[in-house]
Amino acid sequence: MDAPAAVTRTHCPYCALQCGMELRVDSGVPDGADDGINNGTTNGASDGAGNGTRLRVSGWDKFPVNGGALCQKGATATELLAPASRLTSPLIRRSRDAELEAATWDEALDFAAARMSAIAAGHGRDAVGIFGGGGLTHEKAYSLGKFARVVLQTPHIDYNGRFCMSAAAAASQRAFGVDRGLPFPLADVAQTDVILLVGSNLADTMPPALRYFTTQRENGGRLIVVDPRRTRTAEQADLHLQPVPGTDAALAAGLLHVLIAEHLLDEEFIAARTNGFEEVRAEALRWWPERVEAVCGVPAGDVRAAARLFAGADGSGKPARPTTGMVLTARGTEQQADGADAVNAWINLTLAAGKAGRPYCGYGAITGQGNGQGGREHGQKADQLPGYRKITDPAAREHVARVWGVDADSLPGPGRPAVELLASCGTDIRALLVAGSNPVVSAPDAQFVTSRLAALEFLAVCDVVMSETAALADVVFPVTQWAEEAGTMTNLEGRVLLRRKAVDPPEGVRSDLEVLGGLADRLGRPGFLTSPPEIFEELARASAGGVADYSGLSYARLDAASEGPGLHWPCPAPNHPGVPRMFLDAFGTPDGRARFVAVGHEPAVEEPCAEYPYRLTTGRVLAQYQSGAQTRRVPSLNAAAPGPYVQLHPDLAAAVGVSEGDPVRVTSRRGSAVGAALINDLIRPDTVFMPFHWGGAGRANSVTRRTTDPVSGMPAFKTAAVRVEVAR
Ligand SMILES: Nc1nc2c(c(=O)[nH]1)N[C@H]1C(S)=C(S)[C@@H](COP(=O)(O)OP(=O)(O)OC[C@H]3O[C@@H](n4cnc5c(=O)[nH]c(N)nc54)[C@H](O)[C@@H]3O)O[C@H]1N2
Ligand SMILES: Nc1nc2c(c(=O)[nH]1)N[C@H]1C(S)=C(S)[C@@H](COP(=O)(O)OP(=O)(O)OC[C@H]3O[C@@H](n4cnc5c(=O)[nH]c(N)nc54)[C@H](O)[C@@H]3O)O[C@H]1N2
Ligand SMILES: [Mo]
Repeated sequence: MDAPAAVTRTHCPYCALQCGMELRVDSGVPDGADDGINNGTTNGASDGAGNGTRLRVSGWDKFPVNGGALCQKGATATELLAPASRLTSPLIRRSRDAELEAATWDEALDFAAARMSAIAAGHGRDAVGIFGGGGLTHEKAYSLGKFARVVLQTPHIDYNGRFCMSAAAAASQRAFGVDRGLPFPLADVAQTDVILLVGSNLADTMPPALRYFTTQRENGGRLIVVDPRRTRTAEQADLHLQPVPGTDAALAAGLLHVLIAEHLLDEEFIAARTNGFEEVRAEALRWWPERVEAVCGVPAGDVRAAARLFAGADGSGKPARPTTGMVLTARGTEQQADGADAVNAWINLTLAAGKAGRPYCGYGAITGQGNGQGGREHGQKADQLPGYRKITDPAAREHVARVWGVDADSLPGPGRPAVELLASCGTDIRALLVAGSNPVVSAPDAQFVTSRLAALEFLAVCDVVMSETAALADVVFPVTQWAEEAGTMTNLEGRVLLRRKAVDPPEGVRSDLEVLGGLADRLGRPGFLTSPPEIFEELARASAGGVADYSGLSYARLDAASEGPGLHWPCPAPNHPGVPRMFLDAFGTPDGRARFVAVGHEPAVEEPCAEYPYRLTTGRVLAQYQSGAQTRRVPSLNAAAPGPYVQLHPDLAAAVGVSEGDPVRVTSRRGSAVGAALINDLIRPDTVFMPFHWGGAGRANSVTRRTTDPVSGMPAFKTAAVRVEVAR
């Protein structure tokens, strides 16, 4: 029998659910002693995590969000702790055409610091930038922001969260004065009468969350899904609307039109709790269902049915039943050239129906990355200081500068959003440090982005694996990841979590925090904090008084709260219980009222034409994660999702002469990508879909465009005009 294994309760390295998991370290178990259980996985004995240990993962039953459930990615996550798939030595490229070669930590840190200071001295501090990630812990994201402002003294820091939920964040701020992805616990979903789920395929992207939607329907609730594809999520719906990609704002206005025309507005709520409806009403009157059908391709009858269902009406002309309802959005509606406006159009609908500001009601955005929520709160964003404060706000600058022990005047102003930051690499930005992102695969118009990274004078990358972006770097720092370090995260519900360390990292690997500390020492700012609890304590103080106030939180409190209802920010005092449900009494605006935002319907900017007659939309598959840097290194995930594909309708396949499995080339004005044909009628005939998880010839982002939403900086990942043909 195995000796009793030590158990560590921690959280998954992947998405924003942050499923609780238990890791058991079994020492000295012989290789191949796997129990064959699907939810358990093992590392190879001698090349396993740390010092010849094996790690077994299972769901953590008492953590409420996933209640013990894990998806295939989470269940295999420990495979990536093995040194065999890892970077375990710093690497240096000593001259432009040299290969990367192993170096000591001192050499790599000396080299990087010398290059960064030479570039800052020669071209100004603004010539150095940072690109971070929404998967990083609070301690890392906060430290990157502080490092940029205090050590490098550059305004140029932004991160991949700009690609993720930024449009919904901007829309929520406009409407509610606060952006907390879900302003209620995920479990509330199960108690809600009607849910409108827009541009989310959570059956594949957050499988353990699906159970709340299943329970909702078992409780008699109804689900409406809006997606151009009939996904596994759309299969669950009572009503599925399949719009032309990029037309969500018009569709939302159409639903609102029906509420107005059929007297289904909640006039009392509008009068008591909101501002600005009149302008929105005038705009919605221009979107009668038949016009919506012409623009969005959704039958007018379905537009009416969806609006009635959402309002709690049966179409008989009788007043609506008093029902609860939620609108939830994800990347389908947000990653658009009008992403923020489209989200505000959905929020307008939510407010007009009175489905906000009370229990089991509200608008929520389904955050994506592990710390997607927290990663946008504490200063990793170009325009932001910790506590979700504006870097342009003099009071915020004073407060944070005091915590950092610097003069407020020394803090730079706002930098550029991610797409602009990457585009200015090789011109005014000459050195870049990347941590927690793989933009060579995941950034829009990736060919262009790759050329900008190649034009830098100096690129440093911190990663756990040799990503496509790390392969371009002049210095690569091999870093620790989730189970190898302590850290905190905030999940999609604003629940702040403690990730506990389960194993020692492989030899030769250091934390991102130690990389920043080592660079700070060499750049003349010794004493940069590297211990996660100390950094969290400072972050909590820096956030005090901000919108995302963490000042009442500590490692000890988070540790103690980990199996209960949890601690949701804001939490401004050590005895404050946190706020699981926001907006019950007042919204986060100065007058406490929610704001209707008048938005038009902007067409997709790049409309199909004779040369590029179809639309491409992009997204995810269950068994791969993001740029694939992690999941493409796990054999069982590759077996489940082996490579890029192009999903197309049988009519479109026939029109372009493509058969199942053929290599299909999808070409836009930027470039092309090839994937195997997957032909089915689950997608609109005018639209093709590609997942974006692969680099090389199958890279969907060779085709996507750099156009961004002017409000949020979100790229339009989900619509491009393309040509489709068999690849010869
Ligand atoms: N397996 C897996 N899970 C993940 C991730 C992963 O990479 N893999 N990534 C995580 C992250 S960071 C994120 S952000 C989330 C993303 O989670 P989701 O938003 O659920 O994922 P996507 O597949 O990008 O997009 C969702 C759906 O939007 C639809 N869509 C496309 N165009 C439109 C449109 O114009 N309007 C509407 N209404 N819908 C449209 C697509 O068909 C797709 O089914 O997933 C998280 N979870
Ligand atoms: N076409 C298209 N493109 C998209 C999207 C889409 O829907 N369509 N979605 C966009 C969205 S929502 C997102 S979130 C982005 C994500 O795209 P990326 O920003 O590329 O995200 P990941 O692939 O998760 O990259 C994270 C990197 O960090 C590394 N890493 C993991 N843990 C750590 C750590 O602790 N420290 C450090 N330094 N590194 C670590 C991983 O190995 C990996 O290389 O992609 C965007 N791109
Ligand atoms: Mo994301």
